[in-house]
Amino acid sequence: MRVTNQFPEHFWWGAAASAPQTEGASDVDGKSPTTWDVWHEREPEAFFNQVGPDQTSDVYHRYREDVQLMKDMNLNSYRTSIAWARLLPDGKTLNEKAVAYYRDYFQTMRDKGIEPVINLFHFDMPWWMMELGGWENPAIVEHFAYYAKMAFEEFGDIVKYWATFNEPMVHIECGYLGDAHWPRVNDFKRAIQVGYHTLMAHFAAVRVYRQVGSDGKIGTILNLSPVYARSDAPEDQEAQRWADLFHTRSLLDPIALNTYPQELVAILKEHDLMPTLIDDHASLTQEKIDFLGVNYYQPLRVKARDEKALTLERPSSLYASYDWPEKKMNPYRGWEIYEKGIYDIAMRIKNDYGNIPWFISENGMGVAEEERFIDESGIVQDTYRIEFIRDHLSWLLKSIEEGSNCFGYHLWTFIDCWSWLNAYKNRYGYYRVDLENDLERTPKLSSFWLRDIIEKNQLDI
Ligand code: BGP
Repeated sequence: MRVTNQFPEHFWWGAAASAPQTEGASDVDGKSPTTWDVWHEREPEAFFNQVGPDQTSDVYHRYREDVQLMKDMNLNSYRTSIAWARLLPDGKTLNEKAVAYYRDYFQTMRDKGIEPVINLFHFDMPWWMMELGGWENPAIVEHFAYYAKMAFEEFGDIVKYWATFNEPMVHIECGYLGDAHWPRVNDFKRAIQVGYHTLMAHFAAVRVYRQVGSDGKIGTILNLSPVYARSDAPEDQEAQRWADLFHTRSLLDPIALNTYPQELVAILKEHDLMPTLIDDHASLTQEKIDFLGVNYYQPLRVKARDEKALTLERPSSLYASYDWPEKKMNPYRGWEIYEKGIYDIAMRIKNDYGNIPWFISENGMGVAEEERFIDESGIVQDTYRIEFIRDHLSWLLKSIEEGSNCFGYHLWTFIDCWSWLNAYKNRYGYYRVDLENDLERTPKLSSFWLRDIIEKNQLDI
């Protein structure tokens, strides 16, 4: 087992969030609507307690206070995103108020020794782009590259770490194979095309980053779930390979290795699901990232389907999910907790992906009705979160000891944030936000615990 408790020097200790989940001010200072704003206006009952993206922790006005809280906790890095619809409200015209806000926000972090890690897209499609077809329109590749260029030019002197996307698989799956994201389409062929345009937009943004002569680093953030088979039986192993191919390799291989998995191409061809390629496909695919962000929450457990589906309607036509009898659950959110998954991901990156530098860009424990854990002093006694983080960090340390190139750990999230259709249902933060009391921020027990870990750069167990 592990022999060291010490994290590497300059290890990133931080937290992650996004613009649409924290900023609020959704129609202030020239910002145009996103799909979330429009959806909430049309159908508020789709959102938990009808709370929409206009009611977040109001970071747009309170970022200075929040950056001080980061500093109080010893954080040395922080990830958030830029809202495309705020920076370019019509896709072309730069919004000077947005530039001023983001510059001051990022500079405030830098002044306090906190590395800003800035992501370009976290599920928040501008409505003007949605009206043009959103991810289905190949023109989005150029629109996105232009947005990226503007962001790099306006903030590149302050921001040295960029991500093109957060969890692109989520906007693909939830928007085009389900109904949790706009436009709530259910069509595998369209989902594949959307995924393809997303990949091309990623490559185009990386290309622009190199062209503007930046001196920082660029990567992307993927949600990687290790896929475990029910058994060693060949049919379960095959189910595992299919699930891994669609959920992991479909994006990770092109992004990290600049190749497309041939088994995937073959099956897409066989089922007439190949996307229409854009002209620049071959040369764009050569663009390389500098680092990878990995969001890890829970694994995927699969088994063979009883009957093999004759048509490929969605990835899960090729496997069934499997309920592992030994599985440990987060009783407050309903997701599996499997700490060793973080180690398995680390080893996979080391062995199959050239040990590219990477960090945990999200990991965390959502808790519904977390107010039940507030004690007399007003502090959330989140010992379950401390245990969750400690156990994951422990496996992460073991992987680092075995040569993994992991350079940081960001918790989801810093201050409880708004989360899409779930709004404020599940709380994830080191800080609690009180929606009834002027959005007051109160540290939870875990924030004090982590502050000490960061100070020593070492895990006490
Ligand atoms: C991740 C997303 C975050 C956040 C988190 C929590 O996948 O990157 O944006 O929403 O999940 O999700 P939930 O609030 O549904 O528990």
